[in-house]
Amino acid sequence: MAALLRLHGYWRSSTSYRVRIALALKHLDHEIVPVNLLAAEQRGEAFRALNPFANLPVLEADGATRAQSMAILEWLDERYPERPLLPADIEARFVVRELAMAIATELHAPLNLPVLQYLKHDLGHTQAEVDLWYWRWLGKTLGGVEARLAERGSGDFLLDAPGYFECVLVPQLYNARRFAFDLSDYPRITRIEAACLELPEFLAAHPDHQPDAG
Ligand SMILES: N[C@@H](CCC(=O)N[C@@H](CS)C(=O)NCC(=O)O)C(=O)O
Repeated sequence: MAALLRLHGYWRSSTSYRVRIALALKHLDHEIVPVNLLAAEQRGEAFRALNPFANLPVLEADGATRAQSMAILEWLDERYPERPLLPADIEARFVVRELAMAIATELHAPLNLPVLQYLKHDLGHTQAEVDLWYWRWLGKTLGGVEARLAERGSGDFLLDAPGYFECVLVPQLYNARRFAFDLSDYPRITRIEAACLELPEFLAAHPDHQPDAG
């Protein structure tokens, strides 16, 4: 019986969605604590006491409050080695991390809500200009991911089963669709997304199925 895991997240937060998928793929029972990003609850004093980065997600586990979604994924895999997210082989692990990190480091940061709000409200850009910003960076990095998948001749998943890469890919595509990004140039990426979204673990983690979904 696993110890209690408590995930502080927001239904539409892609980083919270990453961790929800990981918990589901690893069949780990957990409690969800909704934090309302639109009400800026993550910047309040109570939340900052949990996470000095003042962002989501936070995983409470084994007496510690853990921030930074990629570090959480790695910790979960080390703490609960059954149903691994990362493959055992060092070269396969590199393939997975290369693509997951491209999305996590090149895409999430410039496309995160505070950055988009800064462009619009502080720098005075229109929504159309913000959309162009969003699409530009998304296209650049997804182009690299698609090219890598083509080199490998990937199928329904990057490797044989969904894991670390799919935990990161699927939430980013959920966001891309919210921003009406045209995904027609990325058939390998969208094939993986479609295969994942058929699985009960991904359905359970989907934003629409969260207790705070609005
Ligand atoms: N590098 C962090 C980024 C976390 C992050 O920016 N989360 C977003 C939600 S997807 C957030 O809390 N944004 C609100 C804010 O930064 O004020 C991670 O991977 O956990």
